[in-house]
Amino acid sequence: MKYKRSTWPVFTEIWQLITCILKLKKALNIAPGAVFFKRPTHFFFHRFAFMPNQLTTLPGTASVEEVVQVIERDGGVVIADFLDSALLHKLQGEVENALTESSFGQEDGFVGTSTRRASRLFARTKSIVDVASHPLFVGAARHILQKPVGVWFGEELKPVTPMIQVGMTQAIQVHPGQGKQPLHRDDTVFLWRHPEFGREARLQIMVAVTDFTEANGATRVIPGSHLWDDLRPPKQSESVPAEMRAGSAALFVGSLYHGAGMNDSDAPRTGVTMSFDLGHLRQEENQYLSVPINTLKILPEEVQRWLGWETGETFIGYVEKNGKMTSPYLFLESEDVLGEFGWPKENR
Ligand SMILES: O=C(O)CCC(=O)C(=O)O
Ligand SMILES: [Fe+2]
Repeated sequence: MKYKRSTWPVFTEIWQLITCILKLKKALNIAPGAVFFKRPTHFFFHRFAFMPNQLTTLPGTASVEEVVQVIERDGGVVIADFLDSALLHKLQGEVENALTESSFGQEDGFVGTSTRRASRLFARTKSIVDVASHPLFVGAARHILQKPVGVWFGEELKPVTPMIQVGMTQAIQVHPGQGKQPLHRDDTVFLWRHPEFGREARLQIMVAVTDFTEANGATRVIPGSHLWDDLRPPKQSESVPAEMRAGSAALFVGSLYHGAGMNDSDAPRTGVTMSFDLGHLRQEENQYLSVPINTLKILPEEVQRWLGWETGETFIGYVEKNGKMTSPYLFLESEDVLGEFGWPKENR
């Protein structure tokens, strides 16, 4: 005799599970996957994590701790009124000037043929210094990136704290008619692996220079996707627009899937993006060639170091002088920085 099991109890169980999940999702509105933040176990658990369906917006008066808490949970956060109106105005003018020097992109995929990009922002704008030095951006970057690692020097276990550096700067103007950019992780520049590398390499900022709306191509993000492993593909249907007023900013980690939205409006959407990265990785945008030394010399000391003129605790990036591995920062006071290293004037 064939045994035939009734399917009814199975349906009831599935239904109970679904309603339970929906209730939990509503009650928590968080990504429980965050509990397993950056541990190998999230490889398994992220598939069952409940993702928030938009980025949280915090006021500009929020603390660094609040900002970091939301970023670690969701992968990103919007900070309303990140810049005051005077600074926004200045940034708008400077960015518009820089963008007029660029033509549209030549490639239809990532770069976009109706998108204008202008980099080298530390050489071309003054306001990028204020963006980089904003206490919430640099504070969150330090918190997220400067987690010490233990290394052995002989039998002594020494904690080493990574430096942070500026990795890239770019004004991005998405014009009407531009389609969606493929969703991607910005830490792809370092071929970062998830979850194997077990930490973040980058904190990115996108400052809204114009309003960012779904219609004009606001950056689309998949909240919670910073917890995904590298096997899971991002889908546009899972993404939501990071809508914000001009002067606000979205902060997100390098592992968060995101991409520019489609501009279906009749005016360009303009944003300024830059990253703080782990200081021992290669800079995405070559800052040594992008910022002329005479411009660099008049920037604040901390900014000079962020632009790569620093060695940190492990000597990375040193220059040799009198047999000593020296921080290049120490030569910036010199009248003739390149001359210090024997570059003949006639070859420059
Ligand atoms: O313009 C945007 O909204 C995002 C651009 C972006 O993610 C990129 O070019 O890497
Ligand atoms: Fe990106």
